[in-house]
Amino acid sequence: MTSVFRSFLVLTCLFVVAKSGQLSLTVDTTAVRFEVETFFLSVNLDSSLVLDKHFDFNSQRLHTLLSGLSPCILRVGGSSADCTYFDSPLEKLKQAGLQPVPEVISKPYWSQLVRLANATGSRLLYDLNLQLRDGVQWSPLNTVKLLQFAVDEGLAGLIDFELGNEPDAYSKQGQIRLTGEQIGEDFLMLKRVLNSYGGHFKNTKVVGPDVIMVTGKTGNAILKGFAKVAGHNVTAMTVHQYYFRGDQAGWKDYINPKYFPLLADTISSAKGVIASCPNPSLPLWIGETSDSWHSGTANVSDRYVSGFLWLEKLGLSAYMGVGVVMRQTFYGGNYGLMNHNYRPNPDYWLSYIYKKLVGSRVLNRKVSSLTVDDNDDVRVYVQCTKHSSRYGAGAITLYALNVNVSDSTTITVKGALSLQRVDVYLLSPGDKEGLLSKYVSLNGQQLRLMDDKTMPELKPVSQPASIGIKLPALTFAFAVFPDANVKICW
Ligand SMILES: *[C@@H]1O[C@H](CO)[C@@H](O)[C@H](O)[C@H]1NC(C)=O
Ligand SMILES: *[C@@H]1O[C@H](CO)[C@@H](O)[C@H](O)[C@H]1NC(C)=O
Ligand SMILES: *[C@@H]1O[C@H](CO)[C@@H](O)[C@H](O)[C@H]1NC(C)=O
Ligand SMILES: *[C@H]1O[C@@H](CO)[C@H](O)[C@@H](O)[C@@H]1NC(C)=O
Repeated sequence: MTSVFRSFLVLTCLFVVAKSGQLSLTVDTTAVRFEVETFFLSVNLDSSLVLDKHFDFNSQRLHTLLSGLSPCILRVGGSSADCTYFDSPLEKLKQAGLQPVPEVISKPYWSQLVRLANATGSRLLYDLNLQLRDGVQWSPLNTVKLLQFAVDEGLAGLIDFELGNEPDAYSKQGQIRLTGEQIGEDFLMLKRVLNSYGGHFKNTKVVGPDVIMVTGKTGNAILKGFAKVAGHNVTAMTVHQYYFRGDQAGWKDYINPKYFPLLADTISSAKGVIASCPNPSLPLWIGETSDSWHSGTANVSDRYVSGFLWLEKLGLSAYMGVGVVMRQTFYGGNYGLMNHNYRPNPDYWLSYIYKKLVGSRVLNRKVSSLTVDDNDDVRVYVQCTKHSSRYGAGAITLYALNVNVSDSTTITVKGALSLQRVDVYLLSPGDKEGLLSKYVSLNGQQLRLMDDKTMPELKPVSQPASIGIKLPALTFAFAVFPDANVKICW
C-alpha cells in the first residue's frame, strides 16, 4: 500500500499544479450554539477484551495515555456484552449449550476495569447483558450480583451503565429480538434495581440503547419505542456510527469527503426521534464510533490518514448538538488509539491535542470559499478554548482539516479576530510514509512520549492572524486566539 501511495504522490506532483484555496471565516461571538460535556471526547474498550488475557492493566504507558484524555468515559461495551456473565462458572454455562457462546467476566477483572478508569481520571461505563431474559422481561439477577460486589468493594460511586449493544442488529443464533418499548421497560427495571441500593448508585448514569442503524427501519423504531418508554429515565440516548466497512476499504476512503454527510444523517435522524418523544430535551451521545467498522482497515486505521474523519466527526458532532463521542477503540483492533505495546497512534495525538485546546462551548461560524464553488475538502469548526495554564478565559480555538490531495487553503479570519495574534498547531505526517505514517508531527516536530510518564510539550507557532492560517494539502490544524476575550467563553 505504501508503494501505491508513493506513486500516487509522484503522479500528483507531476501532473497537478498545486493551487491555493482561500476561505473566509466569520465567527459569531454573541451566542453559544451548544455546550458539550466536559468528557465529550471519550473512549471505548471492546467487551471482547475480557478474552484478551494479555491486556496489561498495570502498563505505565496505558495509564499515562488514558490520563492524557481525562476527563473521559471509559466505556466497556460491544457485541460481547450481550453474552457476558458476571462472576459465573463458565464451564457450566458452556455445558448448558447457550447460544451465542457465553463469556464470563470475573470479579478481579471487572474490578480492575473500574480501578483503571478511576485511577486515570475517567469513569467506567459498563455495558450489561440485555439478552438475559426472564419471560418477556430482562432478568436482573446477574446484574444484582455485580451491583452487590460494587457496593461491597466501595466501587458503586465510580460506575455508569448501559444495557445491551446494537439491539437492532440482534441476529446471532439464539439471540432474542426486542422491541424498543420492551428495551425501554428493561431500562426502567435497571433503574428500579439501582434505586433499591439506598443511594449507593444515586450518581450512576444509565444510557442507551446503543442502536447502530439509526436511519434504518428497525433501528429507528427501536429508538422511538425506547424514547417513548424511558426517555425521562436515562441520562442520554446513545447511537453508534461508522462511515464504511474497514476490511473492504482502502486509504483513499479515509480522505473522501463523500462520507462526511453520513454522520449528519445519523445525527439528524436521532435528533428527530428525540424531538418527538416525551422528553425532547433528552441528550444525544454517540456511544461507539470509528471511521470504519469490522475492526477498521489494517495498516490504515492506525495511521495518520485516519485522523481526517475523526476530527471531522468531533467537529460536526459538537456542532450538531451531540454531547459525547466515544471512540472505538482505545486499545485493540486496527482502529485503536494506541498499538498493542501501548504506544500512541496518530489519532491518539489528535485526540490529546483536541482535549487540551478545545473547550465545551461550540460557536456558530460562517465559512465561505473565495476560490472554489464548493469547499467540501476543507472543514472548519470553532469552540471556546479549554482553560489551561497556557490559555485563560475568553480564548477561542479554531480547528480545521483539509482533505484536498494537492491544494493548500488559507483561512482568513474576519472582524476583530483578524487583528490578533494566533497560536497555530499544524499537524502533518510524522515521516516520509506520508498519509500512511505511523507518526504525526506538530509544527514539523514528530510527537512522541518523552518517557512512559511524560507527555511532550505542545509548542505552537505564534503569528499575526492577519496573514491567515495556512492549511497545506492533507493536514489538520488547531489555532488558538489567546486574546479573543470572548465573553461567552469566560
Ligand atoms: C478513585 O480515585 C480517587 C481520586 O484519585 C481516589 O481518591 C480513590 O481512592 C479512588 N478509588 C478507588 C476505589 O480506587
Ligand atoms: C421515570 O421517570 C418518570 C418521570 O420523571 C418518573 O415518574 C418515574 O418514577 C421514573 N421511573 C423510574 C423507574 O425511575
Ligand atoms: C500490514 O502490515 C504488516 C506489516 O508490514 C503486514 O505483515 C500485513 O500483511 C499488512 N496487512 C495488510 C492487510 O496490508
Ligand atoms: C482540490 O481538489 C481538486 C480536485 O478535486 C479540485 O479541483 C480543487 O478545486 C480543490 N481545491 C480546493 C482549494 O478546494
